[in-house]
Amino acid sequence: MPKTALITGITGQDGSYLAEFLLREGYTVHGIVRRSSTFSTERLDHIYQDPHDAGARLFLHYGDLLDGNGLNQVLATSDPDEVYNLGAQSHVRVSFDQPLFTADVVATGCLRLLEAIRNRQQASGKQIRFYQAGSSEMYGATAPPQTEATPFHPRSPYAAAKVAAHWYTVNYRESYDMFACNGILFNHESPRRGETFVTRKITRALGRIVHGLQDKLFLGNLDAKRDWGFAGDYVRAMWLMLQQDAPDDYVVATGTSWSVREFLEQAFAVVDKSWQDYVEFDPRYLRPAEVDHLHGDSSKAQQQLGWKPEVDFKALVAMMVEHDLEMGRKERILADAG
Ligand code: NDP
Ligand code: GDR
Repeated sequence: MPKTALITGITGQDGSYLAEFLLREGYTVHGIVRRSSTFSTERLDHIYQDPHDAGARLFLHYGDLLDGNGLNQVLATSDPDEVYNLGAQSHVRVSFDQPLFTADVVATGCLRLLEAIRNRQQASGKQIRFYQAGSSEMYGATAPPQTEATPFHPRSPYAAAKVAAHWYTVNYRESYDMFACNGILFNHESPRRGETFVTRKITRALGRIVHGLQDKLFLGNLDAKRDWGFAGDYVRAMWLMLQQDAPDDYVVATGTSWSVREFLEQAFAVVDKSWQDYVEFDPRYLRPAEVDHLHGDSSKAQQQLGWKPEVDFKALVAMMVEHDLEMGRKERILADAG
């Protein structure tokens, strides 16, 4: 029987890759979209299907993780076999400016969704498998390499909220026998990455620099190290977790780590430029508490899920630079045309 999935955060980077992946696997995909005065579905344009068309398998519903009643309704309408909770205020720096909002969406939002799923399962008698988008930020100050057994030490309101969501998910698994999994995903990037995360901020600026649209790039801490993978690889791991016989928690990472400075070097080398000629320091991009070094050990996911990353760091940087050079080229044409 073809399966049905419901995705929160479908308009985000991961939501768009996951929707694409699940459609390819034959799923019917429902997604929750926040109402806003402008369209937020740009990352889904290439897979959009008119719901009036016979055979349409992608359906979008207005909803919000802040609205428990709405979640109940979307669950009843979509009747999913699997729910992927990717919705979040996902920017670590912004979570220091909006800690209460971040906690409400990320922590209590997960709890609202778990409650809605529990109620739906009771009413329908049908099992719903649940994926929670956990983060390497939960490890925060704990020394690398980080595994499923590494203690959490969150360093931001975002990370603390993700820790709460992680334990809500474990608690619902243990209390109600729910098929609920935590993916503990390390940073993953792509040409669809939000433009204020450091990797995309760099490649986007580089594309504009090459086409004469910008001559400076302001950044914060260049010493932080991250385990950067490709988002397209990581959504496959989310799906694999929900296909197992029993629910569990898994680290998903490449097992390599690089500093922000090394990302800059790699990106600017693609166009044979020196980043030192363009990058300036701006303290506004520093965080009240920084996470210095994340480096994941995904042995468990590799052994039990048969998952491994296919795109390495160098290929990831090149992919993002190529994409943003093309964006810069198009922007230049528009600027020249007035
Ligand atoms: P994005 O920021 O690109 O996407 C976040 C999504 O959440 C968007 O669709 C956004 O909608 C939606 N959203 C925000 N607030 C709400 C709300 N109140 N109710 C419902 N939806 C909401 O994040 P990513 O795709 O990069 O990440 C996906 C998930 O994985 C997030 O939970 C993130 O915290 C987590 N994660 C990400 C990692 C990464 O490296 N990318 C690593 C580890 C975890 P809108 O478009 O309207 O803003
Ligand atoms: P992160 O990603 O905080 O790891 O969270 P981000 O790209 O924002 O920062 C990575 C590192 O770069 C340093 N940095 C800057 N960061 C930003 N955004 N802007 C800058 O100008 C800048 N200069 C230096 C940061 O200090 C940091 O050390 C991401 C998000 O996707 C989370 O949702 C996810 O959970 C984690 O990855 C895993």
